[in-house]
Amino acid sequence: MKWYKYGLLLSTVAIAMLTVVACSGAKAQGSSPGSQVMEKKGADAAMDKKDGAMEKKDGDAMPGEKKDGTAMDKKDDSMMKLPDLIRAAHFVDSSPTHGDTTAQAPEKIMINFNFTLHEVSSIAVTKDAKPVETGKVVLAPNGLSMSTNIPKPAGNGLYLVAYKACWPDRSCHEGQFGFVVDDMKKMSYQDMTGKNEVLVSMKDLKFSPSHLIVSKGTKVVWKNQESTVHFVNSDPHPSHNVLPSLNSLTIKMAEDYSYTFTAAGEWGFHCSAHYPDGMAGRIIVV
Ligand SMILES: [Cu+2]
Repeated sequence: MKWYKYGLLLSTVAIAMLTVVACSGAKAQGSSPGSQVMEKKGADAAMDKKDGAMEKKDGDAMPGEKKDGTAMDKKDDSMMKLPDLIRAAHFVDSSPTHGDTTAQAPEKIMINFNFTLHEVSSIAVTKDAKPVETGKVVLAPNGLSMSTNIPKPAGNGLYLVAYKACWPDRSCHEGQFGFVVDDMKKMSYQDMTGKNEVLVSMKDLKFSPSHLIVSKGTKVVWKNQESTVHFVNSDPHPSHNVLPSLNSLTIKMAEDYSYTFTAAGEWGFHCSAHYPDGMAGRIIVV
């Protein structure tokens, strides 16, 4: 009898212990999915935050896009809308740059790529949805850029450049960009015509004046007046080739760089080191 009692007691204790273990196991299991959900939520939130931060960073890094916004807002007011930027494969940059507002109609459209173009590539320009007459498409000797002239100045309006970039295997990719010509902008350019030499200072990550009008043959001197190193580069960024001779080396504090403008037209320039900060300007040569 005693043995039986002890056996019963022992098995009761064993069952109780097993129950406790099983219960705590279940409890642990039960809490596990909960914590997984919480962890996932945390990760999602972190990812969302990261995405947000990345978007913001992208936005900040592209002054072109910022300019887009401005141009778009402005054009929305006057019932015109800047077209979307569509980058064909291997597209690098263009002159004018997508979203630019220029005071004068460009005489030349230039598009740069990082792959060799084939001569069947094409460029079509419209202003306010009407075709603009353009010259023959010319490929650069290195095959990395194509351009076309606009022989008759087409005036104010919203321009769309639609292009077909074709490669040596004759496959083509389509792309487009837009810009605005508004001669009222000229009023915000500093008139410095009739001078042999004009000074543009580089200070506080800005050119001053940033927008100016000079006469043909004027020597423009850019002087760095702060400790940050600057550059003067031709648009577009990063190809710097619409006016290839307008490109400085590093300009340190108190140093300067000069360029004599001989060709009439409107020329965009920028500091390639501070392009993301919007350090850019335009010169009209008359
Ligand atoms: Cu700079």
